[in-house]
Amino acid sequence: IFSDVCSETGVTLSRFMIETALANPELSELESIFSSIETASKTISNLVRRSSLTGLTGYLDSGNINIQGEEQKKLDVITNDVLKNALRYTGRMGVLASEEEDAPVEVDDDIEEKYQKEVLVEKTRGKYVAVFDPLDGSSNVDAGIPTGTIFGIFEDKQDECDLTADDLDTCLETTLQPGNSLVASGYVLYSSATHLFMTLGAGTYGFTYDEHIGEFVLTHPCVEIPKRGKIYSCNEANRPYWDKPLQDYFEGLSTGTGESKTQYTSRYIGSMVGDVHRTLLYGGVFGYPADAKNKNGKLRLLYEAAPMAFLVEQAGGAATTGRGRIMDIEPTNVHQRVPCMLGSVDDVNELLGHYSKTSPAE
Ligand code: P6P
Repeated sequence: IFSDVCSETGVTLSRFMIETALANPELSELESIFSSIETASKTISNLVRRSSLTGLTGYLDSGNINIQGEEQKKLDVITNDVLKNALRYTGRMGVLASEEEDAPVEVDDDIEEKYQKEVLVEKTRGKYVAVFDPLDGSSNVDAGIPTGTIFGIFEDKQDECDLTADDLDTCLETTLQPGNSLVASGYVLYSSATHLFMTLGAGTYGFTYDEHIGEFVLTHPCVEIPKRGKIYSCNEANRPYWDKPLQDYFEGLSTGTGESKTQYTSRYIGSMVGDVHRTLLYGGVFGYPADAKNKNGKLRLLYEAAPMAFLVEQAGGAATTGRGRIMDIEPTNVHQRVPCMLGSVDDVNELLGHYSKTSPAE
């Protein structure tokens, strides 16, 4: 899928996408989508870094609660608008679904209101659908703990936007696609550096933002997650509520009695993008499994677990609910949650070994 230039470190993301489009004309529209995500990421990185200086910390004065039942932070709303607007004006998007939006947004709706007279009678939607969490881990942002943006790109399942049909249904239908249908996915980590890791389905590639030149530069070509790690990453406060296979699995890791006979260490920052990034580079396992309080765990399938599962699998890792592959799950709701354990293939297989000893009903 890529020309050989794409494996040279130092290549910028825009050059990477130009070369990819030249080598794969059918992906040419992704070039402008990634350009818009790149621009939005630079804006969000700046907003996050300067939030304590610009009064953008804390919650909305309105006390607004989003569809997740979480009080919205100022940066949740601002970053959602930044990413939504960046994507919408590529002219490549049909529908956007966001953690911060109750329902999927038909891209043309707002444009139509704004440019009523200029909108052609026959609207044709863009070719793609974007799902995203604009600022995952935002509860950490006031404390300076890493946060991130997670995104996934699907092909729009409708070519034409039927002006008469109830667009919300067509939006939902084209948004509710399984991870296997992802054309691209990625995350942007706002931390000691700003990293953009992405996949187009032919390997996972990592770029680092260089403020001196204002570009994301390829620093991690062809990411390969170690086959096994020595780190586990989960919220252990939920341990009493895990099912037995999971308790046995983590008991083995923390006491050194697991398959590798190695005592693992625990690293968890409560921000999925940072925890997944470390897992990708160092190996081991990250997860938010189901527990007695959260039957489906906490992470959302569409714009958190599936896009991350795509990246991890493309880096040679694995991503499971404990009962099945995350990429196989057909979503039934935009904001549905799913148990999610992902990381090094040998670590994930060891976890699955514990579940295979029990019947699915348990
Ligand atoms: P807990 C952030 O709110 C998030 O969605 C993920 O980024 C993170 O992995 C998880 O929730 C943390 O949840 O319950 O451990 O604080």
